[in-house]
Amino acid sequence: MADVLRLLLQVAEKAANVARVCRQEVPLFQLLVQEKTGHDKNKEFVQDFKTLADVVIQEMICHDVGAQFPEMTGFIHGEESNKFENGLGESVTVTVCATEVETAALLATVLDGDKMAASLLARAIHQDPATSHTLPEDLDVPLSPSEISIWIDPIDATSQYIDGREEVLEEGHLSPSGLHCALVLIGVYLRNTGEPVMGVINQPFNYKDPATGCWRGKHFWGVSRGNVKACSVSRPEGRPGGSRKGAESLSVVLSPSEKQVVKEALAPLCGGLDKLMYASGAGHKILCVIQGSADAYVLSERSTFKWDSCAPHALLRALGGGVVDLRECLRQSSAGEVVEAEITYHQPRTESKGADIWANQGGLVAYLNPASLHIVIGGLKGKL
Ligand code: 2IP
Ligand code: CA
Repeated sequence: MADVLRLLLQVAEKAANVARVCRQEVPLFQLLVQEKTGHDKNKEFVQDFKTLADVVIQEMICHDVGAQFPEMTGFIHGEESNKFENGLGESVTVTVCATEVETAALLATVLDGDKMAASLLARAIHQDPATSHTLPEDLDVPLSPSEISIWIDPIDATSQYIDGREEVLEEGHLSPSGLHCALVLIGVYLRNTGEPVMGVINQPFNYKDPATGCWRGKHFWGVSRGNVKACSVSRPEGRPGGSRKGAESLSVVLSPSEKQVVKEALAPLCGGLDKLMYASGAGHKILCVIQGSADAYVLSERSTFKWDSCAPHALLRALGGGVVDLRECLRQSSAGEVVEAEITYHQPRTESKGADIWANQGGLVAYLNPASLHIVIGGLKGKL
């Protein structure tokens, strides 16, 4: 199964390349940042270019994975639906065709005949970028393609991707917003239990070369299956009490829109309200925990989905951490039960509608060290 991981790293790099091309090529960039106002808004062009780019990336991943592992066809899911309606009110199913020319022709039908944009996008989809990932030679992943399913988030933190603010990243330091928050997330889980077992994260905008002005990406991967645990990120050094080495209190990252009651409950654990950290992107916040720039990511709302958390969750499990359902943990803790509520990925909430079917309903806590989770749950108990 190291072959599946290799392929996912490759398709994630291809996806990152499409994301970069959409910002680099002027005709695509103009479509990406266009505000739908006035006349444009009235056109029967239901979805926008940003969604089209996401759909195309998702379809490309489905296509490439299904071609190499036919057992996985039908078990690859993502945030987007590939049904589009064009300016003439026609319904078009966006797929990756056998050739670049055919894909360009199909894309032109949803881009209101914009052939230039359609062929630039098709070229990026059909291009195989040079890949630079190496996996440990002895990496053995005890999984078979017929027992796994995939969640894809083609671009997480789309608002940061569109805004496009450039930041210079420092290792171990959390940068709250900017292009680096946009991530390609591919998570693998077991079909029968929903346990996340493999994850690939690609950060398309990790470093901008000052000489060329071109962006370089960075990738991260992790595998967690039984006793086999491997991750491209090494575990930060010992953290007594669950906090970062040398730090006296816990460091927690939150969504900028987190509730006041949650902030007030966590503040004493973190050394004050002003010590709480905020960052954009659900995947990016879990990556901050993976990389050790935060001890935990706490979210009280049901505003993340299976495709946001599956991939980074697998990396955290590979490192000995996890992602749990916050409300379920609080219930267990109040009932005096063992706190054990790792999020799973296989069961839809049939009582919900639309994307909510796949929401992480009870909010979440992402942690590297179980001690951090217990401190967070202790602090929030009886407060939500
Ligand atoms: C979003 C994105 C947002 C996040 C939200 C996700 O995914 O990661 O940034 O909100 O939960 O669903 P916040 O930044 O407040 O945590 P997408 O960009 O793919 O819609
Ligand atoms: Ca997302």
